[in-house]
Amino acid sequence: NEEQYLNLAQKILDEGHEKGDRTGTGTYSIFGTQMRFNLSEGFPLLTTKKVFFKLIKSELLWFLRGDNNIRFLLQHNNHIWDEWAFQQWVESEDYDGPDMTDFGLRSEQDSEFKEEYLKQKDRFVQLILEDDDFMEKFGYIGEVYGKLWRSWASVLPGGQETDQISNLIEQIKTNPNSRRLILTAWNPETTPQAPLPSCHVLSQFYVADGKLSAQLYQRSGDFFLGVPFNIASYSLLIHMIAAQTGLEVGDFVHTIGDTHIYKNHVDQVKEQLSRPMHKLPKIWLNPEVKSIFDYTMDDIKLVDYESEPAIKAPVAV
Ligand code: THF
Repeated sequence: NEEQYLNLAQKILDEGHEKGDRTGTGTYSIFGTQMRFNLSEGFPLLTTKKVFFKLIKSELLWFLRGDNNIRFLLQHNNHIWDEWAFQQWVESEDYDGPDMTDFGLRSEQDSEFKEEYLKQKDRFVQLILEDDDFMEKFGYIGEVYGKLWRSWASVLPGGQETDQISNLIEQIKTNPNSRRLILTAWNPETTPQAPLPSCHVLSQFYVADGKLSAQLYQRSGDFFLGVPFNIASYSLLIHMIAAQTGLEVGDFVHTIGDTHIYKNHVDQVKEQLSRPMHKLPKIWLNPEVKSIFDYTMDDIKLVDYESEPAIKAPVAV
């Protein structure tokens, strides 16, 4: 299972096109890749580096709440979405601090700037947590995941919002042979304006032999930092939906469009490729939970996770 991830990482290093990108960091990239994880063989959280499952859990619970405001993440000490909300604040009229243009790149190159950036970001985080008006104004990350999963706006006169997750679970229960078990996170009218338009654009669920599988189409995959999170996040979602529909888990098929390694992650990837793999962990879900929307952090546990140490890398903004 994990081998597929490592082989694909090696392939990107060997064959990737050198390609510029929005963030100015530069990448090695290949287009159109696929991995397949058999979830009955273990939970595919990478073991060649430590991946922080808590962050994956709170991000998925946040999507399932239909929540697009980062306050919930911050309350769980999860900072993986900070940069995109922060960006909207520093580009607004309300921002009164020092210039933060290109803060992602500049903080990598200039340690004095980095100190100032971290100071402003701390101030931002405190304001989101403590000031309701500020949170309402600057905590949102636009029309992506949570909002689109749970309350897709109607285009029909007098129409109602669509809760894709509830519909999906209902369809899996009543019509498991359906070939329309689709969850979409790309609204062409609104999503392109989000600070970071959804990366996992569409997924399809599939039931056969009492097992639930899913395939994700991801338009863009940051192979070192993001993809390990995405694999675990969708695998966890399959486990949760399977538990709520009385199914076993099948495969997670991960299809990625622009599959890239940022140039400033290459040394980290090489380090990871030199390490041994461990046995995959397992997942425990509290069997008392009767709705997918009722899971809390304590109802989801990672069991027997053994891994090599974490590897730090800068996130491209
Ligand atoms: N932007 C970029 N450049 N890459 C991404 O993977 C990405 N995401 C989400 C939104 N924008 C993205 C956020 N997902 C980390 C992991 C997942 C992210 C963002 C950041 C990250 O930095 N992980 C560190 C640990 C971080 C911590 O401890 O706070 C790691 O070592 O894994 C694609 O979904």
